Amino acid sequence: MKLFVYHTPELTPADSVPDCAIAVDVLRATTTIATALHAGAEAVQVFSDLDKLVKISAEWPTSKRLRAGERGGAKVEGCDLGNSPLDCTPELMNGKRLFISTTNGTRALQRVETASTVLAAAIINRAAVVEHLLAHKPATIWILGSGWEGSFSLEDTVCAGAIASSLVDRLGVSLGDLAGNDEVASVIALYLQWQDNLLGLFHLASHGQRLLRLNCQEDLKYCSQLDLLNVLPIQREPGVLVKNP
Ligand code: 3SL
Repeated sequence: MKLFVYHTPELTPADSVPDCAIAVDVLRATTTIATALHAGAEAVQVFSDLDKLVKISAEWPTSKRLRAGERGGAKVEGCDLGNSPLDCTPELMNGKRLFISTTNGTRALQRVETASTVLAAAIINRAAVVEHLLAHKPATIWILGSGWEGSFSLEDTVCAGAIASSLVDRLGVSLGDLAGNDEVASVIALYLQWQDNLLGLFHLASHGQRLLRLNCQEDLKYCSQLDLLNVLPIQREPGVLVKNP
């Protein structure tokens, strides 16, 4: 296994995809996707384009769909939900398809949708992602941060580090054996420095601060809980994620 980390979709090589691509948007798209599937959503379908979301979801029975839209951290008018994982309760999600469009996270998933395996990772489901990698041992793995409008984000980077650090430990290999690019060593260093205070790091992060200004303190707390849920969102068809059985 060779692991490559990219901080944003823009930094990935243009002409290839890996055997396994892992999209990360800890604050908050991949945390929301994992939570929705854990709460019983039938699937989560992602869109970078809101008009397309509205058009495709209109073909779905109203009782079986939920529309979630976020721009700039806030809920998009006309959608049922914004992008808070705390809204993804079993009562609301059970049996529904969640159609979702967010500023950065859904774009990251779309960048790698042609890879043979596509996973969505967050801090809350880190262990489930690692277990999948250990069981399937894909030859090339990308961890792809969503960042914020093309720039680096601390929260996605530390999640990449949490996955990479656990892989090194569990495989019993050296960092040099696993790392496909220099970013891998740097994400592990960030994780080792902040592993006991992930919430503190999220408060420092620029997007964490944006969410705090929108009164999303509880979202940050929720998103910082390592290995909270045993759920693995995996792409079944381009743009459609389901819970790995
Ligand atoms: O950028 C994204 O995709 C979102 O996750 C941002 S937010 O956390 O909903 O503001």
